[in-house]
Parts: sequence; C-alpha cells; structure tokens
Amino acid sequence: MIFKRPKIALIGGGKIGSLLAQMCSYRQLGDTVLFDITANFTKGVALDIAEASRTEQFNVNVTGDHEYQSIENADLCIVTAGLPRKPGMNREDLLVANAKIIKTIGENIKLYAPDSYIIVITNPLDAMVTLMQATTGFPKNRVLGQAGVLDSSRFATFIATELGVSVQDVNALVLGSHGDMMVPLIRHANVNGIPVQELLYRKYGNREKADQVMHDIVERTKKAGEEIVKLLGNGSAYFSPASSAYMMAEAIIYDKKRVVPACAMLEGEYGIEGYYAGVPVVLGRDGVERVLEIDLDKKERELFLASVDVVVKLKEDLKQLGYI
Ligand code: TXD
Repeated sequence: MIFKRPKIALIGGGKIGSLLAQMCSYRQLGDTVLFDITANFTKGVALDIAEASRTEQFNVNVTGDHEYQSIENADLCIVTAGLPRKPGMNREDLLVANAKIIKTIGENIKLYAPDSYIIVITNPLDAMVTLMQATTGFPKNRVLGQAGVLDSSRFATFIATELGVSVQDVNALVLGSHGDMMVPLIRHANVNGIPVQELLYRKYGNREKADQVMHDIVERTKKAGEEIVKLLGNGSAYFSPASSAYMMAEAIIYDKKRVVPACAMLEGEYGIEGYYAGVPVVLGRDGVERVLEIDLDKKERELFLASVDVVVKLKEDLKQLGYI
C-alpha cells in the first residue's frame, strides 16, 4: 500500500463506541479498533461489522480487543469508556466513577498512541476532557471534547420542527459546559441567515408568544439528554452522540476546517484562562486549529460565564480527588 490508512481507536465499546465502529467502517474513514475492558464483546461487534463488508462494500479493517496494545500508533482516539447516566442522575454524578477510568485510559494513550488526537465523549464531558489533557500532557489542539455538536444539533432539530423547515437550513449554536447550564444562543440561531426570532414572530404575530416558544425550545435543548435518558429507561443517547463524534473525526482526518462548537482549552479567549469549555472552533488536520471568538451581549456573556463556573468547580473537584 502506498498510503497509510488512518487508524482509529475507539476506546469504550458500548453503545456509542459500537455505533462509531459501524460508521467508521461503512464510511471507510480508516481501520478501526474497538477497545473495551470486556474480553469478547468488542471482538463480536467488530466481527459482526466486518461481516457486513461484502454487502456494504467497504475495504477497511475493523477489530475488537481488550489489550491496550491494540491501540498502538492510533492516529485518532475517540473515548466513550465509562458509565452512562441512569434516570435521576445528572452528568456531574458520574465524576468519581469516570475519572478513574479516564485517567487509566489517558496513561495508556500516552504510552501507545503518543501522536494521536483525542476526542473525549465520556461524561461529565468538560471535566473528563480536562483530565485527559492533564494525564496525557498532549498539546491542547490534540485533546478536545464532543458535546456542542450534539447540543447544537438538538437545538437545530427543535427549531426546524417548530418552524416546519428543513433542519439542513437551520444554523444553531450551543456554547458553554455540557450540562444544564449550557447556553443555546438565541440571537445567532437562523434559517439560512433569517433570524429564528423573526420567523417565530411572523408565525405567531405576537412578540410575547414568539419569545415564549423560543424559551421553551432553549429549555428543551438544555434538558434534551435527560429527555432521552428518561425515555430509554436504561442508558443515555447514543445515535446522535455517535453521529456528532463521527462528524468531528471526519473533519480532522479529511482536514475539512469545519466550524463546530467543541469543548476546547481556552487560554485568554472569552476572557477565560486555563479551562476547557464549549466554544466554536475550526477543526482540521491539526485538531483544534483555532478558537473562534464571537461577540456575546451582556446576558449571553453572563450565562456563558456561569456555565464555565461549572467547569471551574469540576476541575477543583478533580484536584481535591487527586486526579490532576
Ligand atoms: O455528548 C456527549 N458527550 C454524550 C456523552 C452524550 C451521550 C452519552 N455521553 C456519555 O458517553 C455517557 O454519559 C457515557 O459516559 C459515555 C458512553 O456512553 P455509552 O452509551 O456508549 O455507554 P455504554 O454503552 O455503557 O458503554 C460504555 C463502555 C462499556 O462497554 C464499558 O465496558 C466500557 O465503557 N468501559 C471501559 N472501556 C475501556 N476501559 C475502561 N476502563 C472501561 N470502563 C468501562
């Protein structure tokens, strides 16, 4: 072979990891290894996916493993390992259980895939990305988290449904931490450039009603993860998180320079120093190539800072627990 195919290590072979293995294989993003602590399960999943190669017509390799050595020289690691939420739990409740797991994984990525890019998905997201970067010591452009793509996609879906327009034409951005304090940006939401607020006003002919509908969409977006957790009864969302992570992986591997909200390290941007938070970034072959700063009005800024406070607190907790 003249060119090396990218190697993608999916660390955590549960629902999101398995779906990602399927997407990476079917869409031929690269050779994929699905790693999990369970001995045989990922081998079974990978074999099952591989056996669809004839009908799906893909030529990449997909394997399952439970030895860390299997992630050796991965170009991209996507980390979903950990416990998902149960009904009644918030994402922060997962901190202690998942910190231990992420620390071990970080040490092994550092050992076996020292040049890789890492997309973390495990909750509580902002804290787990912080811990991953601290454990690996990788440069900030190579360690990021997926949440904003999903939260923004949820926001866009609800807007499209309300307005009866194609979601393909909706642009909607959610910033801040991945939790109840996330900040869906109302002012920036638009349908092919037309402000959503204006379309709602035209639909209802009444500013108060339009504002109420927008408010409800924002609240539903913030609680969208919980809505799925309650409906599933066991575990959390997995189709849309896998799809969101895949989009980010593709942006890095194909050097697409996509503009997406991601959990990225802020060093002065938005007036924040040394914390991870959800902001718009340019994603390409260098991972987080740039953080894009946008003007926030007074209220948006207050909400954003309050949301980052959650990350500040979680980072403090990680320090107290001796993880960083
Ligand atoms: O947008 C987002 N960031 C999220 C994140 C949206 C939805 C779900 N989000 C979080 O992703 C969720 O709260 C969980 O923390 C992760 C993974 O969710 P998933 O639904 O895939 O969870 P599963 O099916 O329980 O899979 C987790 C796997 C499971 O197979 C365990 O055996 C494995 O993680 N696991 C480990 N793998 C490797 N190494 C270690 N140490 C380990 N411990 C558990």
